Amino acid sequence: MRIDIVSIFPEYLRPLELSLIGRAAGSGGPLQLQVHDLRDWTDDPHRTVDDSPAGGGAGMVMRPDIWGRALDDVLGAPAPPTDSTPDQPHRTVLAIPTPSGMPLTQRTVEDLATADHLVIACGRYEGIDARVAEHYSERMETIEFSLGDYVLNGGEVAALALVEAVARLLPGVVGNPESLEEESHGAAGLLEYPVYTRPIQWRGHEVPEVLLGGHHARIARWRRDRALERTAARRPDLLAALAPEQVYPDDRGTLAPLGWGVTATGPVPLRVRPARPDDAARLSSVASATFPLACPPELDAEAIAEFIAAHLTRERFEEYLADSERYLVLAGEMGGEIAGYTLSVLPRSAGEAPYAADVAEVVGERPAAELSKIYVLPEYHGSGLARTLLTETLRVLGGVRIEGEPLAVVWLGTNARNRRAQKFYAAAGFERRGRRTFQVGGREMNDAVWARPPLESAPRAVAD
Ligand code: JEK
Repeated sequence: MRIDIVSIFPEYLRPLELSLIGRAAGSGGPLQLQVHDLRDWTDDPHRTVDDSPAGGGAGMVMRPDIWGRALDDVLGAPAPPTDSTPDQPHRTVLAIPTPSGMPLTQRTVEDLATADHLVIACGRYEGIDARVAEHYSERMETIEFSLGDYVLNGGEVAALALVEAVARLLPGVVGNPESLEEESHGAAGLLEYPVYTRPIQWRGHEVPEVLLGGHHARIARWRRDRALERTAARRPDLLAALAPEQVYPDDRGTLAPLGWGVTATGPVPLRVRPARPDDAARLSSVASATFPLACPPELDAEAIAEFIAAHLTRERFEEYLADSERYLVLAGEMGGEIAGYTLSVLPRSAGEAPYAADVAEVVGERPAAELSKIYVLPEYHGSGLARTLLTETLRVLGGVRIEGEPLAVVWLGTNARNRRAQKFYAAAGFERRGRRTFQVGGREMNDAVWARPPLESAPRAVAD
């Protein structure tokens, strides 16, 4: 590959003579690199390259006539005698650094690394007369690119960055070809995990123990988790852009506490918050869409519809939300929309027993709250939302005081044959206490009763 750089500060590009790139640019290397002084194409004794901006304003603008002569010459220079064929013709690209360019990405760098000839036009002052980019973009492949959203004094630093990024991809430049291989097979779309070396102890900081154990699966999981954490904290845009197939099932447990759920479209922000009175309509529709799935199969559609019409109405939710002494409702949002909720029933007095006698028998601790509903829309099953809703509910319940006393226990009943639910509550630290029976649509149902203490948390208001 041949790279030509045009600048009024050719000395600024001296670093390119150093190290890997300089070696690659040596005789016989894969890179032919030449730096040119723009002033060589001036036609006045002062070697003037700039003029005042049309329309007024501060600073100076680089003249198109000088740039035109320089670029015509440099672009016409012969590129290395590569084997260009009819289907792989010789490819020349003009790259112009500018604060208003498209951000340079590895994707673009990889593409540019396949060109035969790269010409980089480094502006200074307020930049290059816009007709230069316009003219060349009509005749050849031209990219206007930026290094990032901050202002430099000229294009030279961007040229250095581009050359280094492109050159290390050329065969014969990187000393270790394995490192490129690993790069493209790394965790696509995520920031990198942190890396360590000896000494194992340094200024009170240790190399994480998991990395010293030699357990490859654990190390891979740990690195993946750190990459997910970093990306969530530093580049949420990258996380949001991940395709669903770039997220693995085991990632969900890591992402949920970081505030991300995984849907059919990929990761979306996940948030659990106290429900507000104006959430009643949406909570009612979430409940109505979810309830049928929580029913045992022998329950007929009519009985289900009857139950929904009687108990899952907007009016009923308005009542729940108006009575925060009795009910705790937490809304689970996915990508800003309520996709699930929990409804907990608080005791009115510290000694109040669960309303069902068979539950009161197996759940003896007081005060006792019932986690009555944990509903997640079917399209968000497996997203991590239910788990986060449950954890957050247990945390909020941990701050509840009944006549000054913290809750001793949270209990719930779940369909005794729903294996998924049983596993879910067991994994969340619930203990199976026994059974109870209850009525739905005039039929007797069998529930398993589960209980556990709430999570410890400071006393807090349950609604805001
Ligand atoms: C090429 C000249 C300097 C400085 C005026 C007003 C807001 C600035 C041009 N990531 C990058 N940042 N900066 C550059 C870059 C800067 C350049 C040139 C690249 C040629 N300058 C300059 C101020 C202004 N603007 C509105 C932005 C213009 C760059 C890259 N790549």
